[in-house]
Amino acid sequence: MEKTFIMLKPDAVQRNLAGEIIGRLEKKGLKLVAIKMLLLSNTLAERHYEEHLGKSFFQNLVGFITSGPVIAMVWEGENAIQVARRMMGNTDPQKSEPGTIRGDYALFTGNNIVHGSDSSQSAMREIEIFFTPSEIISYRKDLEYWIYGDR
Ligand code: D4T
Repeated sequence: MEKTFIMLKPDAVQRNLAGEIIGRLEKKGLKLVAIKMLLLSNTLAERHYEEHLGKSFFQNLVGFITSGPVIAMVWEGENAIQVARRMMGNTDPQKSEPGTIRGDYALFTGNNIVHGSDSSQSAMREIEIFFTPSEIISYRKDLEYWIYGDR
């Protein structure tokens, strides 16, 4: 089963959108398997965003993501990475479709309220940065027995 790392950025927490975003992912049928609120240090933020090191927006990105509490989560489900990315919408909220999370609740790329892994490689890397294996809970929901049987 695929796992993806989703992070509610400081603007989602400040704007009281955490429940709304978590609710959308839950209602879609993705399964929450780990969650914590934390204040990112510069070191952790730079590690998370290392692929953007040297880009013009890097300092702003790190400054913003460390500006207040974030909510880090792992969600599980079939095709979870792509499903969550489609629900989040385009990185630039002015281009995200209405009905997507960014399309409905954000206006600026630098404050686009949610992060989601973009590949299985980045999901594994990001999950490892934020969670120990024992913090990720393995459990089944009744519906899964109907979909997958006992396997
Ligand atoms: P994240 O990583 O936050 O889920 O965003 P995306 O995967 O959708 O987009 P990204 O990696 O290209 O950008 C990471 C992060 O940087 C901010 N950003 C991005 C920015 O402030 N200015 C920019 O020009 C770009 C491209 C927004 C998201």
